[in-house]
Amino acid sequence: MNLNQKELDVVVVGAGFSGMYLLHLLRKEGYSTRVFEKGDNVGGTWYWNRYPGAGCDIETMYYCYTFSEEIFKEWTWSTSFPRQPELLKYANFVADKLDLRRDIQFNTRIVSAHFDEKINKWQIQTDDNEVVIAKYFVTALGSLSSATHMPNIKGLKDFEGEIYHTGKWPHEKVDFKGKRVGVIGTGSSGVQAIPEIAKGAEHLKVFQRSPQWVFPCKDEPPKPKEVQAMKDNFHNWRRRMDESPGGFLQENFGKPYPTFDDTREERQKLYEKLWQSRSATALLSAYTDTRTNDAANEDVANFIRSKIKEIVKDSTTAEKLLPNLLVGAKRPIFGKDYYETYNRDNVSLVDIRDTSIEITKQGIRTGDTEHELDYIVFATGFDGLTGGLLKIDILGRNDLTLWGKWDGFKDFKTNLGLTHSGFPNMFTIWGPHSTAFTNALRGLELHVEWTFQCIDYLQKHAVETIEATAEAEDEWTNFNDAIASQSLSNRVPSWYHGANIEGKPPANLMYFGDWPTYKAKYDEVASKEYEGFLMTRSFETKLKR
Ligand code: NA7
Repeated sequence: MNLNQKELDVVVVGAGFSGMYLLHLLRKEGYSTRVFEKGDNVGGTWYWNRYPGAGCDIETMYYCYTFSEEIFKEWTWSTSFPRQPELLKYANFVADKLDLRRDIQFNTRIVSAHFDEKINKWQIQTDDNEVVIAKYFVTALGSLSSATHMPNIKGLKDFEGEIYHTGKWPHEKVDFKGKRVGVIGTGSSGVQAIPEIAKGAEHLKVFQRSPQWVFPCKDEPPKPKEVQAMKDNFHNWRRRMDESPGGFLQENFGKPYPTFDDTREERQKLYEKLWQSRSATALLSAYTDTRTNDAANEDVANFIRSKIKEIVKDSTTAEKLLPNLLVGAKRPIFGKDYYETYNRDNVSLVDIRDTSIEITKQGIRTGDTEHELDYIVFATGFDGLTGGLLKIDILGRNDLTLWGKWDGFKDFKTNLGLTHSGFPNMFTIWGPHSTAFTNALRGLELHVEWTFQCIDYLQKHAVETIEATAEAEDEWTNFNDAIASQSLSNRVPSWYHGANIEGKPPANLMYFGDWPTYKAKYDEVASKEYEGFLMTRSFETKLKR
């Protein structure tokens, strides 16, 4: 494709795993497609999140593309939970293999996308003022990394040292040697970064607002026999992933009955075994009711609390690290030597739950205490799921904005998380209403394949526009909300509901159910030739093939 071409079949925003795969599918079928990417290379989440310790929290045997047997067989991960450099290398390997870069315009941000009702096409503008016209507008922004969250803490502009955000880490190595470092935030990013920063810094102070459950995971090189067996049985293995509750295969060491059917000794023995397993998140399925019965949940919570007290030598620090949360309500956090890091002489924990916090010229003031710092690292997360979308000036029919359509989140709706009534021929891959507890790569493959098949169907049937009906949106949103109301996650505010962003009205932005049900819904809509959508046809439309 010619990068100067101004009219295209499809414009895709973002060259992470979703955008890369969609480009491959569309181009293979002859659709003129250009991907616009803000960064200077592929990789999305793994391009931006370069902070020390960044890595995947799903075993990478499952966190990889499964659409191509050839790609799957050619790549072997070095360890069970690889870090960002290896994940980025994988993205680059796929981009090379499929020769994707020639259709990706790097260093280019999309600032606006307006649907032109006169021609039924999108007018898309870049930050270089280039305007491209496309029949289809697809966002592939990822659920998190496109909009980092920098909290508005008093005095932020006054700090004379250096400020970093884990989600926008510099490409050059940040040298912590001899530096006094403060980290704000103890979610997944903070928990991964803290042990690594502690190894280099003169002193590290962790500013913790809410302690969370951190599940140890073990890096182990994959067993060659297991890897070979997976490669030899690729199709069977992919099918089994699709039948599993989370889209990945995790050995289930839990018991097929409720918690209190076992004695206290039996429960402790099981919990200990799961804590020592490759991923202690296995504790979340210790018993059939661990995630549904409050007393069962508290039982496993007490076990983890006892582990924290056992590991962390200073009892005051250990107390501060004890969460008072339902286990498994927030996205589980994987840690490597997280609690152990607090035994280092150069690390201290500052509890900011009940203290005012302010940034000063020299560091951070909590209450009356001044903490002098050279660097402050914000591990404060993202304006997830909708933040990236709302940063683009998107106008649908009658100049409708997403913010307006959602009535400022008071009436948050999507159809399949992918389409939005009032916004014809627009697809939002892995955006709102994507799945909370599924292997993200398998999940985004589904969104990409569904979008591609839909576009291909429309082109082959001379359809000019497709748009979700308001009824279909209501149905999908009610379905998501009903599942959410049964979920532990609904009882604890988090980025899943936009609750981490000051001023963002909470809404249910996720699907909290299981993977096979989610996938079946998408398959059903496609098999019924896009039930729940309005289509307009133009008999003049020629297939661009
Ligand atoms: P998270 O999970 O949103 O964590 C953000 C952390 O930052 C969390 O500990 C927050 O405390 C803390 N935070 C946020 N704002 C503030 C302010 N103003 N003051 C102090 N502390 C603050 O983001 P991550 O990047 O760690 O992980 C996001 C996802 O990436 C994760 O779920 C995985 O899916 C991968 P809080 O808990 O709100 O009290």
